[in-house]
Amino acid sequence: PADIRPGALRERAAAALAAARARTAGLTDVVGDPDLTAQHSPLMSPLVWDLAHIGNQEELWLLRNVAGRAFMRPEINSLYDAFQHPRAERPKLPLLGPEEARRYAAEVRGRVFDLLERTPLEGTALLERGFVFGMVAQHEQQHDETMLITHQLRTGAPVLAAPDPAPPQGPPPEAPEVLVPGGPFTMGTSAEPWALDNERPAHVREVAAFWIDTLPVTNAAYQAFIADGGYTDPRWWAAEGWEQIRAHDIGAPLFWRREAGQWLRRRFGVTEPVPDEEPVLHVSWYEADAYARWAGRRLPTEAEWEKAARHDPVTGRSRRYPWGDADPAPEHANLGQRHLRPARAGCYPAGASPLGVRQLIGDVWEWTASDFLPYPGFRAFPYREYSEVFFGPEHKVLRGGSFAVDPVACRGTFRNWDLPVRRQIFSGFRTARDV
Ligand code: AVJ
Ligand code: FE
Repeated sequence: PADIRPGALRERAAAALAAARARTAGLTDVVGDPDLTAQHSPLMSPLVWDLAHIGNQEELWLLRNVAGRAFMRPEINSLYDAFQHPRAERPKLPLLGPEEARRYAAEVRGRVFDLLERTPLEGTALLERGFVFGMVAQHEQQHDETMLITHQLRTGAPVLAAPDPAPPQGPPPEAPEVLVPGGPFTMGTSAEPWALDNERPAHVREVAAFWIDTLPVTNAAYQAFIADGGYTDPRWWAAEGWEQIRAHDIGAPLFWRREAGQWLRRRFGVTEPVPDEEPVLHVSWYEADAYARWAGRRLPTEAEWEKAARHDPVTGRSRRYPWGDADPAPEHANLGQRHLRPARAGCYPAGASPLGVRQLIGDVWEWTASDFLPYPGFRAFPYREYSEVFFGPEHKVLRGGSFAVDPVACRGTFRNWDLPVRRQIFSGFRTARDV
């Protein structure tokens, strides 16, 4: 379990902030100013917006709300308020230029490190166990994933590189699906020091027995759906999903194209054959839902996903992660942008859940059947705009984290959400069925 002594928490917060900034630099120093200020897709902000937004949120949440200081540049706050300007309009704003944005974020960070050294990490709700420092590190890491999505949407010569994941170590799983027994389990958390408001509080859920895929759905399996006419048969599709694929002439995951009888994909500027054994990536909730129906199955609910990931049937406890309570290590999961792709299905046997479900954490975000809703006893903290304003039927929950998620922003309880049409995100899925 996490070491929550104040000294350890202070070091953990400092390390998490430094790691996030190193990643931000790696994503923004590899391209020139034109690439930082350009809008690579109307779905995304210019990279230079993310950069200054990271600094601006850090200033708001730590320097103003914790330390009570006046804003360094109050006139820029509205530019970097995500609710005031939709992404498509951000390039037209009088944004800080790349050098100015870097300097601003660095200036905020210097003051935040001073604050971290002098502030007791207990006493007030915001500071308890260094929460706001941890939240700010997670916020920056989430924007790093967003910036990595922008890199994926960007066309032109590749600028990012990383080694490929190792092939599967050890034998493949024994069965393609796992039976999760019915009964209560503890969902969510009240103990995890840096868990965000939407993961709280821990509460008991009754979940009936169900079967779940041992591994995420692969490109090979998904190609069978395409080859069987999956995209041309309305039987498999929710009405809005069918409308979307017809209106936009969608017939494969985003970034795929068919050439000379073969599926190719573009991945961070490189075109390559679609690898059969990798989890499918860049599918919408509608595509995941349609595939599952075609396969005679369904998406797991969010509670089923979390039970498969955390429930230990021997002790009855919920674990922090599928493998136990230890923080993620490289042998457990493909996290942290160590690789620029998911690992093949069947990797990370050391990261399996007690019942043998694999790759729940890392590789690809997994769409669930569930709408993004508050848990019983939810309290917005520290601000309504983090989660509460997104609750409702328009957003679907994704679980588990992708290769682009840092361990600091990943837990068995972590909840992500997006619109069901989204496919530029690092999204895949696995399927389930009733017993
Ligand atoms: C949790 C990924 C949906 O990017 O919109 C970033 C995270 N919140 N800044 C998003 C977030 C505020 C959020 N997601
Ligand atoms: Fe943000």
